[in-house]
Amino acid sequence: MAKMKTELESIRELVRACGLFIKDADRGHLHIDAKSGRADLVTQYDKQVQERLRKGLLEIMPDAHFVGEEGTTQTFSPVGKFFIVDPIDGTTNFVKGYNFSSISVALVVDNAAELGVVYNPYADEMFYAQRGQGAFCNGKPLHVSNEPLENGIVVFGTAPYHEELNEKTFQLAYDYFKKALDIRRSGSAALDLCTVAAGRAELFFELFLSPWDFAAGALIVTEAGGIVTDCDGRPLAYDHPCSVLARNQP
Ligand code: 2AM
Ligand code: CA
Repeated sequence: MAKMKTELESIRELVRACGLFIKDADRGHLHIDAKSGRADLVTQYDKQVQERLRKGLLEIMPDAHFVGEEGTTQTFSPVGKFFIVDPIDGTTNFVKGYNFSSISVALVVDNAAELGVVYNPYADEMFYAQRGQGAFCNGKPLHVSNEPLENGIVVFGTAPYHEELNEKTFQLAYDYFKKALDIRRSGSAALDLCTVAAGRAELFFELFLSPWDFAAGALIVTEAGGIVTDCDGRPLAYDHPCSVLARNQP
């Protein structure tokens, strides 16, 4: 008898299909809209992928609610089962053809992240974690690095749509630049978190992120042995944006 697919396997299959859709997108015909302001973009692909994920995820788990970045599906409650989804994390990269974007899907049950899936279709890397069961990339276990910050890479996001955070962001980046080997800025917070989980970088920070940017990646980091809080050391919240600090060691 054929083995029953787990929910996590079904979610990964759906996310992979959406990732390939993005990778093969007809980028010559993008409809690009600005949302709140500078570098806060949306295309028809963000909307189409979100709808495909919404339908597919609710088929896999009909008793769950859906929270997605696009449109009016952003209501979260600390009680109940919620998918928290970013159809394209790294939309500016997608628009520019920079080929570094991801699909991010988390399942949060009673305010605790249970599943996280982040897929980079350009590198064909499927990152995923289940609470208490470790983190993986393409089937291989992930572990944060053991290196101290002085031998480390720091990845960060610039929150370009929040001008009031620019100075603090670049001051922090400069401070880390002096302490670490070097810094990087990729454009996808979800993939930055996976980069820390995979031990390719030692620390990630961004001063303003929404739950769909970090919910899946944060679980992947903690399941890979890392630590994720906001920049003041508090646990992350799924009902409002916050800063995010992920690191390999305290
Ligand atoms: P996005 O590509 O899904 O919009 C880049 O610094 C990171 O910030 C990306 O993960 C990006 O996600 C996210 N981001 C973009 N606009 C944002 C906004 N208005 N609020 C919070 N995060 C945002
Ligand atoms: Ca997005």
